[in-house]
Amino acid sequence: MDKKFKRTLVTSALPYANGPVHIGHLAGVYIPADIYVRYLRMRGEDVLFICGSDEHGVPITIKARQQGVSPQDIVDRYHKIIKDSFTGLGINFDIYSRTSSKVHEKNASDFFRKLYDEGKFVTKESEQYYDPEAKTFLADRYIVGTCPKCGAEGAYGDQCEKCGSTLSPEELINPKSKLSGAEPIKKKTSHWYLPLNEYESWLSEWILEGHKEWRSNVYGQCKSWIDGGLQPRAVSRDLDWGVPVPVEGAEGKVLYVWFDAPIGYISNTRELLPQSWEQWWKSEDTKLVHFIGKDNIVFHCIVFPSMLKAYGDGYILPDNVPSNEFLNLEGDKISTSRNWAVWAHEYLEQFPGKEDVIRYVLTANAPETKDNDFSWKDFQARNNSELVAVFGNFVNRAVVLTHKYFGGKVPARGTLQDIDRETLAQIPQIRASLEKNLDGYHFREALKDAMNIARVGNKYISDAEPWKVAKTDMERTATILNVCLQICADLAIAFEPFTPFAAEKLRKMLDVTLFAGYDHRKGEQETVNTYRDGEAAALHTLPFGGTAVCEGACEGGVRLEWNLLGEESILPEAHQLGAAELLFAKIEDDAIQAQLDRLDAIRAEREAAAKEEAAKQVEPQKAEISFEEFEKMDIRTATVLEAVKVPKTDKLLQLTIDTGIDRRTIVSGIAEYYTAEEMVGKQICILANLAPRKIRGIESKGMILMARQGDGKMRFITPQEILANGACIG
Ligand code: B3M
Ligand code: ZN
Repeated sequence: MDKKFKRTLVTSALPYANGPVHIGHLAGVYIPADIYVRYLRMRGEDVLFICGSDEHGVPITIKARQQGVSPQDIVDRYHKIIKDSFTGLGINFDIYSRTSSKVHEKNASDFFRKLYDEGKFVTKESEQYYDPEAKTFLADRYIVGTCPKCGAEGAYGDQCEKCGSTLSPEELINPKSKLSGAEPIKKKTSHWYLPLNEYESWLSEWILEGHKEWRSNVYGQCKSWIDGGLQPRAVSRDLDWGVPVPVEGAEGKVLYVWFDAPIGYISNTRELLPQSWEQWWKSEDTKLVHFIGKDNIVFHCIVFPSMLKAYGDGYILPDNVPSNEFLNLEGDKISTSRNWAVWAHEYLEQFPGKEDVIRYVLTANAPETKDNDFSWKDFQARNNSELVAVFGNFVNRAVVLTHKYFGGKVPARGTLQDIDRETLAQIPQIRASLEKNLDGYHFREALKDAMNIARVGNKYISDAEPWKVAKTDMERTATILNVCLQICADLAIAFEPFTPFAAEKLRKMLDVTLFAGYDHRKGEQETVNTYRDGEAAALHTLPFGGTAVCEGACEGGVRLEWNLLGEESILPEAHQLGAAELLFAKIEDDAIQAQLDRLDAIRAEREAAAKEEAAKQVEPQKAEISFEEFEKMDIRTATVLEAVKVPKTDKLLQLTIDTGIDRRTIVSGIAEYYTAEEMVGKQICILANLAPRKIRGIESKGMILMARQGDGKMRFITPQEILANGACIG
């Protein structure tokens, strides 16, 4: 764990190109990964950040079929939306490619072929569902039927979305092909399997012994998989969308999406760095880190490592697999199919210029150790009372006052007082905690640290009151603002990983630049990074000695980098600042209300649909009875003469009924569905010979017949036309 690595390869899960990304994806995977990478880049570490769209898999083919377009159309559409969302949010991959690329097809195909040639797979024949009309095998998702667990219609062969049960197609009642509607038949097919069981003891040693430091959710899942005993896993599918299985006689078969997708990380690295990719994947000096969601743990910790192990040839294994729990939205599980989500591309449209706010809020609320909730009120509160009131407010006061009193030049620092020294001394301490948290993938805590720097600054400027001191003592004012501006520079460094847009704005205000890493494509030819124009050594001779002035000693200006964080004189005296700008703007109630209204509308729609669905549910038939038993029931028509509410009850009406044979009283729970006034004069049907019962002290003789719908709605039964009272039914 404490091994010193030379470079870090960071991957984040390849999103499925069958829909846009939402805040759950962002909070769980992409924002934490981007924070980590930005941090490493600023430290001058050699880091590569790989991602791309996952463009295979059955959900894509289903969506295409539903919309009457090709799978390629679907992935083209969503690849673009997803890619643009990432760019818009400042998630800066070194490459964002796609698994439908040529490089990937060859790479994944070659990978399979080598394992195949070396006999690393086992083949197995099994019986699978086949659509005799469409003449094709059916992936689990292509079979629908009645859920054996909850009775819902339209359950999939792998899962019932109604009750959430995991299913196998064999369990479905009344299975039907989604393609043709035909009843599927069983047909023999053979597939290649990776015998995970053969890797069990190796995995156990590598993870359970060797990586006890992994997050407990990740370690725990691995342990339960391994302890439960691993089974061979199919790596091919009968499908026409995917990377074809590169073996003779494998027509109509493609690589299983979870076999090809992780190879996509390698393919995308190769696409970016055709000459030097191997140093990232096959060197013990590389630290490999996979950022993923919790539903991907088994694939990244068990399956992909086993594939790499089987392949050999020096492939490295992940050093860590930081994986988050799930994020909920306003107390409800995020769901793509129910449209219960905040979509990244929509957010970017609706909140232009607020890219950092969502990054900030999703990090502050990141579901790192347990599921967490995103709420719009919290989003607003964190923006207004943290980003605006603390961070933005502090920076604004420091920069505006410097312009006001010193023409925007960093004023000279005089003798430091205790308050100055104590304030400055806090920053290196916070930095230590910040680094520890970032290195340990605790991004929520890390963000708190960064925010603490703003709190320290805000408190300092409030206590030191330079606007008052300026009336009597300009030298002291200069010192205070000098300290404030150093803290502003600290903030520009510390917030770069979390809120890169604000950090950039702040750098403009301070008129400084940033060292933010290497460009590895240039590295292919020259091993010199493009950000550090000039000699590499320039990086470490930045002017933080405190006495240098901007001109001369630091020609080219001040360049921030991580190592300056907490230094006492990041900005030299007389350094000219840029214009003051507001870092963050308040978010008003109406913007939040619009979001809440949108969600309310979705919720209402969903509830209405659920009700409609429930109404359709019918009760199963009751146990059989004989004709004699039926004949015992005296069912007849009757008319309601009077109706009054039974006092102190909600549901009961006391009805006076003309049954044709007598006038009698029936107490009925009908008040839930009808008012007393509505009932008077209605012809109804009653069970006349039900034994009398006392209800609330009133003797009730008989029962009003009512029909009950699946959603609980009830209606009394009335003959098709008015009949004489007392007409027997049967
Ligand atoms: N596309 C699953 C997901 O988005 C999958 C990740 C692949 S990573 C190799 O949850
Ligand atoms: Zn179900």
